[in-house]
Amino acid sequence: MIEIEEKSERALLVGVETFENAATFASTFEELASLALTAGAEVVAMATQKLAQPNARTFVGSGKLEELIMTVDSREIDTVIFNARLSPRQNVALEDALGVKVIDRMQLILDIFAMRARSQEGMLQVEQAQLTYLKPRLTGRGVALSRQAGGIGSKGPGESKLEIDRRHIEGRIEDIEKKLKKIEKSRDLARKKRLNSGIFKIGLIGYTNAGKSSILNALVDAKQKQYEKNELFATLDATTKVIRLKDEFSVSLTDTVGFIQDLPTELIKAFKSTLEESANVDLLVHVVDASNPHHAAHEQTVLQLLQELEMDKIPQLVIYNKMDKAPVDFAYTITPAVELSIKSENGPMVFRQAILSELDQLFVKFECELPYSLAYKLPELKQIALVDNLVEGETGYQISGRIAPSLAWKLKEY
Ligand SMILES: Nc1nc2c(ncn2[C@@H]2O[C@H](COP(=O)(O)OP(=O)(O)OP(=O)(O)O)[C@@H](O)[C@H]2O)c(=O)[nH]1
Ligand SMILES: [Mg+2]
Repeated sequence: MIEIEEKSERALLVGVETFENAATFASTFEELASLALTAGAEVVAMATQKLAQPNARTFVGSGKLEELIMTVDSREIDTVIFNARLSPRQNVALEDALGVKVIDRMQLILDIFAMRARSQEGMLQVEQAQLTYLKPRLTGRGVALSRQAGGIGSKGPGESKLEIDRRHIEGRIEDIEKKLKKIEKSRDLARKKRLNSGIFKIGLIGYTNAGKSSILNALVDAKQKQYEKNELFATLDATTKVIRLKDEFSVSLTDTVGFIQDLPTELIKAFKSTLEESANVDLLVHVVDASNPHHAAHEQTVLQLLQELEMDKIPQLVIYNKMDKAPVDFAYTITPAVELSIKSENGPMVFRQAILSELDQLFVKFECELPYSLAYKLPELKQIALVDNLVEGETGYQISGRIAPSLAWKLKEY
C-alpha cells in the first residue's frame, strides 16, 4: 500500500517596500508569515526589495526576479506569496517567469476566510469574494490552472475545493447573490426581534488575534464557548451571547470577524451584512493586543475600517488586552482606555467594571413607579436597567436607576 502523506506547501514570501507603504511594511510583512502559516504553508524563504514603486509588469525588478527564480529552484518552492495586491497581469507574468503558483496577500486572506467559514451565509460570502477576485485573473493563465489541483489559493468555502471554471463563474456569482439576499431578509427579521428585546447591545471589534473571542468566553459559561486560537481569523461568523454584568442587569455581547491591514474590499463588501450585526449595537468595545509591537498600526486599521463601514459614530470603549505580555514601558495611544488581561484571574472582573463605568456615561437616570398589578414586569426591568433603589410603596414599586436612552421608552409601558 502506498501512503500519501499530506505535505505542507513550501512557500517563498516576497515583499516590496515602497515610499507609499514604508510606514507599515515591516509589520505587514511579519503578518504575512503568520497568514501563510495559518493557511497551512511552510515558510522556507523570504525576499524583500526596496523600490520607488513596484514594477508595472513583474512587480519586482528584473534582478530580483532572477534571484527569485533561483530561490524557487534551489529551495524547491511550491508557492510564491506576494505581500501586496498584484494586478491580474502581474500575477500571470510572475507565474510564467517563476513556473510555480503565485498568489498575493488578498488571495491568502481569502483562502483563510474560506477555511474558517462555517455558516451557510459565511461560506457564500467568502465564495462570492473569491470569485469576484479571481474572475479577471483567469484569462491567459498557464501554470495557474494547475491551481485547480488544490492547495493554498484554491480552498473553497467549508473546506471544499473552489470551482473556478471560467465559463460558469458569472452565473455562479449571480446565483450566490440571490441566495445571500434571501438569507439577509430572514436575518433582518431576526434582528428586528432582537432590537425589540430591549437589551443593551455591545459589539466586540478589533484586529485579528486581539482576544475578542477570549473576552466573550471569559464572560459566558463553559457550554457557550467560542473558538479562540492563536491564529489569524479564528472567528468568522458573528456570535451573540447574553451576559450578566451586575445582579440581573444583562447586555448582549457580539463577537465577530477580526480586522486586518489591506482587508480586500471584495471581502468587506461580502461581509458587510455580517459586520452589520456589530453595526447595530449601542456600544463598540475596541479590543487591542497590547503585547503586539505593532498595536498602534492595528488601531489605525480598525478605526479606518470603522469609518468605511460607517460605524464610527457609535460610542467606543478601547480595551488594551494581554497586558500580562505587554512590555513594561507600554504606553497606550488612545485615551481614555482600559488595561487588562482577560486570561488573568481578575480580567473578567476588570472588564465588567469597565463596561459598567462606561454605561454610567451613556445611561440616563430615571424614576418610575411599577404598579403591583404589573409586578411580573420587574424581572425584565432589572435585566434591562441598572436598578439603584427599589422600595415597596403604597400602590407599587418605587424604582430609581439608570437606563440606556434608547431603551427609556420601555418604561412608558408601566
Ligand atoms: N497572554 C495573553 N494571551 C491572551 C489574552 N487574551 C487572549 N489571549 C490569546 O490570544 C490569542 C487570540 O485570542 P482570540 O480570542 O482567538 O482572538 P480574536 O480577537 O477572537 O481573534 P480573531 O477571531 O482571529 O479575530 C489566543 O491564543 C488567546 O489565548 C491575555 O489576556 N493574555
Ligand atoms: Mg475570534
